[in-house]
Amino acid sequence: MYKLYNVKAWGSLSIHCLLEEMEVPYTNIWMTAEQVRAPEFRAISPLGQVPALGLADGRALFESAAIITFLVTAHPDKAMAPAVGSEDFGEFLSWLQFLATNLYITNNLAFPGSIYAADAAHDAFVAGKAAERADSYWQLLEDRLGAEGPWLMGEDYSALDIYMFMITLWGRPSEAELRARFPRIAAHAGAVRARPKLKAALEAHGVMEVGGYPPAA
Ligand SMILES: N[C@@H](CCC(=O)N[C@@H](CS)C(=O)NCC(=O)O)C(=O)O
Repeated sequence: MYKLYNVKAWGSLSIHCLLEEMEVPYTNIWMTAEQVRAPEFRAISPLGQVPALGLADGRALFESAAIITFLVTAHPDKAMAPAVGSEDFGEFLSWLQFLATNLYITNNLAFPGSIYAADAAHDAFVAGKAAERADSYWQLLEDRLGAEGPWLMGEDYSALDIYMFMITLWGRPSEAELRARFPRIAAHAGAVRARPKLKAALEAHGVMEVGGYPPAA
């Protein structure tokens, strides 16, 4: 059985929701920020980050895009991605990488006190530039939903929708303001939030309502 290393409202939320949506058995391991930052956790996740997904043989996967690709291809019957090898799957992978390597990182660089920050002045400069760039990425996604929606892969709900929804929770300067600027993304996020199978996980992460991030300590 899989083991999910999970922190409330952090990046493991996407994998938690994906596992719930797929109804795949797993053990959930709630962690604190201190436990994630402890040196021992690097044996599981080399950069000391969540998500990490423990496998039955004792190894663990890290990097959210890799975990998502693994889960959707290991469980094709759950239909959370287009068929492996199809052109649609290629497009799915492109948007997954875009979300993971461009949007996720740039959006989170815009957090004051980001884990990537060097010093306060540098942090403020980087945060401003990152927020601007993240907005241009959100605009791309807004346009895609307009052209191809209602989901990121058109008529087919997929793991991409859960993943993008997670990043909206961390919208800058706030989730509510992000939603006000991008109405299609807001409607899309509302539709993901309303998925019945995600309710328990979203409640556990404290993000059933807009503005749930950051969770109360
Ligand atoms: N590229 C990684 C990024 C994961 C990441 O940034 N995780 C953050 C939480 S959202 C984390 O674990 N940070 C550790 C810390 O704040 O010490 C992925 O996509 O999985």
